[in-house]
Amino acid sequence: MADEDEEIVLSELDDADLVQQMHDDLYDGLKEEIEEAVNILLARDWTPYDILTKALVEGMRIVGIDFRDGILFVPEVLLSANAMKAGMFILRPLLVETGAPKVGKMVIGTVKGDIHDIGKNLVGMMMEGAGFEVIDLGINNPVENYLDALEEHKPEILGMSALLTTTMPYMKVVVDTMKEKGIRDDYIVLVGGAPLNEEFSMAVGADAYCRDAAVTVETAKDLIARRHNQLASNG
Ligand code: B1M
Repeated sequence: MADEDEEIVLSELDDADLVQQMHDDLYDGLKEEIEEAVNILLARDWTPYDILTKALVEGMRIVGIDFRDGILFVPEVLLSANAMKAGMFILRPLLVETGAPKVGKMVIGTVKGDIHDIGKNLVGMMMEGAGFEVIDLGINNPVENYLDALEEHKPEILGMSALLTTTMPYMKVVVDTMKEKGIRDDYIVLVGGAPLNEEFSMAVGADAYCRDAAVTVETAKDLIARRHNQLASNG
């Protein structure tokens, strides 16, 4: 019979077992264990990016599969999300820490009707780490929120996130409203979220679809450089 008192000591696990255990702990929504494990991996000289992608994002991917298949339900997934956020909270200052001069500004928010924010937060963190100033509008944003933020902060980039097939069409509402107001071309519009793809991003009139946070950083840098070159050759 298994000894019920037998506790797993995270610090005694090797890296591979610890990462596996983190996937299990994320699945079980064990916030403190996730925090402890993130700190252990940092002490073992793992990069914040590797901890984020290999332990946390991969763990959340597994949660997503069982959520889809009806094995996990909303309350359980909320606990997983909280544990994930606790891990991200530790990593955030390390990812964001950069002496680099600001390379641009981005306003980002999850669209109206949608409360998923882990992916958006991650994108914000990686963009900050790459030297962008990020204005995060949070979740459930109607078009007015985006427009107000564009006017107030004058960013180069507008980023929108949607995780639901029912909310992703709202991105077109935002882009169409920008067109009506004659301001669409003043901004680079980037969109992302698990159900999106390149074709969808073109259909809603965005400049690019960003598969993940790393791609968002590359795309943002690339499109800003192109814009600068264009302005230089026009002027
Ligand atoms: Co929700 N949920 N959820 N959920 N949830 C999904 C999205 C779902 C695919 C699960 C499933 O069935 N397999 C499914 C959507 C199905 C569909 O639309 N076809 C779903 C559903 C159905 C729902 C509810 C309707 C469930 C219900 O109530 N019955 C409900 C909706 C609530 C609402 O929004 N109105 C709901 C609720 C929730 C929770 C609250 C429990 C929780 C969210 C907690 C939170 O975010 N604070 C939750 C979660 C956690 C998920 C899953 C499991 C994980 C999402 C996540 O955080 N992934 C998700 C399953 C899945 O996606 N496979 C699921 C990790 C994150 C790092 O990845 O968000 O993809 P992701 O972000 C990536 C990229 O997409 C990209 O970069 C990020 C980092 O690399 N990216 C961008 C994202 N946004 C970007 C913006 C950019 C650029 C790149 O701008 C430039």
